Amino acid sequence: EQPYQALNVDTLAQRLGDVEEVASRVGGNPGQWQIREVGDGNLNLVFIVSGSAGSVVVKQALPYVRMVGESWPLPLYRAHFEYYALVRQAQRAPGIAPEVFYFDKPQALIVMEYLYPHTILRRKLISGERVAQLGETIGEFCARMAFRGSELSLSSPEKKVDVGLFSGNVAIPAITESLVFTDPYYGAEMNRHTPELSPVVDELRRNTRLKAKVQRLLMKFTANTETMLHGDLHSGSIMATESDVRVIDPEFSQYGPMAFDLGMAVANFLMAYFSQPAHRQADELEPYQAWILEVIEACFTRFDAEFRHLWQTERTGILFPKALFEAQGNSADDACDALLEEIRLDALAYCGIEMHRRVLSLAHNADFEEIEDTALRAKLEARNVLMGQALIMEPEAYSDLTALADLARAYNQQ
Ligand code: SR1
Ligand code: MG
Repeated sequence: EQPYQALNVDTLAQRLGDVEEVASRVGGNPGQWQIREVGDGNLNLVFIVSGSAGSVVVKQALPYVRMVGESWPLPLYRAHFEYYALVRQAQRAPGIAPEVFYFDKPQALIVMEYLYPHTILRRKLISGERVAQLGETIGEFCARMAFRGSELSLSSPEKKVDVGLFSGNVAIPAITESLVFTDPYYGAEMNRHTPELSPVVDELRRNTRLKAKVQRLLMKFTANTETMLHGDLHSGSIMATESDVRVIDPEFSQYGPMAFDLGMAVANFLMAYFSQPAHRQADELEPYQAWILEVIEACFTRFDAEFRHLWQTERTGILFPKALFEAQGNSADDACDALLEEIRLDALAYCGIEMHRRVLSLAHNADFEEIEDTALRAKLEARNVLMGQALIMEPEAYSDLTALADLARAYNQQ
C-alpha cells in the first residue's frame, strides 16, 4: 500500500492508469489522458480526467482545509465517510448522487461519474437560469434521505450500527458546529462581513434570545441522530442542466435532525433570491425572483408529499409501527402530519442560521460575495440577515408557505 500523496495533473495518470475501474471508463493510453484540476470548493482537490472512452471525476481529500491552508489540518478519513454517504444516497434516493466507480481509502480519493453538461446551481442562479423541477427534486431527495435513513424505515440494529460508523467522523461535524451555529453570533476569529453591514450585525449579536434559540438548535443538531444527512446541501452542492438536478459532495454527512438538509437548501434559494437585485436587469428581476419563491414552495410541498407517501408505503422500522395504530382501524396520518409540522418549523430555523453564517462567518456565498459595490451588497445582505432572524425567532409564523413568501417579499422591499 502506497502512503498518501496528494495528486496533481502530472502524477494522476501514472497513479490511476492501471486501476481497471478507472482505465476502462476513461479509455486509451493513460499517458494521453486530458486532466484538469477544477476544484473551487473549500476543502479538496477535484480533477476531470478525459480519454477516448469518456470522462470521470477524481476527488481527493487534502490533509488540511484548502481555503485556509496547512495551518488548519483536517483528517483524510473524511473521504471514507463521503464514500459511505454516496453509497447510501444511491440506495435511498436513486439517480441523484453521482455514481461511484472506485474508492481508495489510504489515498482518500473517490473516482465518480462526471456530470455533463451539468453546472453548479449557484452559478446558474447568479446568472438567472431556470432549472425545471428544481424544488421538487430537492424536496423529494431530502424526504427520501430523511425517511429512509431513519428508524421509520431502517431496522433498529441497522440504524444503530450506521450511527456508530458515522460517529467516527468527528472533525467534519465540528466545523459545522462552530462555523454554522456559533461563530456568526459573536466576534469569532475567522469571521468577516461586509463593512457597511456592521450595524445590523451588532444588533443581531446583541439578541440574547436569538443566540439561545440557535444554541438549542445546535443541541438538537449534535444530539439528534434521526437520519443520515447530506450535511452541506447548499447551492454549490447541487449541479443541474435546465432539466436535470443532481446532488454532489456529501462529505459533511452525519446522522442528525431530519430538518437540517431541507433548511439549508431553502436558505440557499433565499440567498439567491435576496442577491438578485445585484445580478438582474430591472425587467428580469421580478419574474426571476418570483420563480425562486416558486422553487422554495415546491421544495417544501414535495418534501411533505414524498414523506407522506413513504410513511404510508415504507414504514417498516420500529417507529410508529403500523400494528400500533392500525390494529383498531386507526391510521397514523395525524402523527405523520404532526411530525411534518415539526420538521417544517425546525427547517425554517436551520434555514435562518444558514442565511446568517453565509454572510457573517468564514465561508461566504458567491451570490453576495460577487457584488462589488459593498454598499449594495450590505443592503441586500441585511435583508437576508433580518429574514433569517425572523425565521429563527418565530418559525411558527411562517410555516404557512404563503406567509413565508410574503415575508421574503416584504424584506426584499426594505
Ligand atoms: C472550512 S470549511 C467551510 C465550509 O465549506 C464547506 O462547504 C462547508 O459548508 C463548510 O462550512
Ligand atoms: Mg463541499
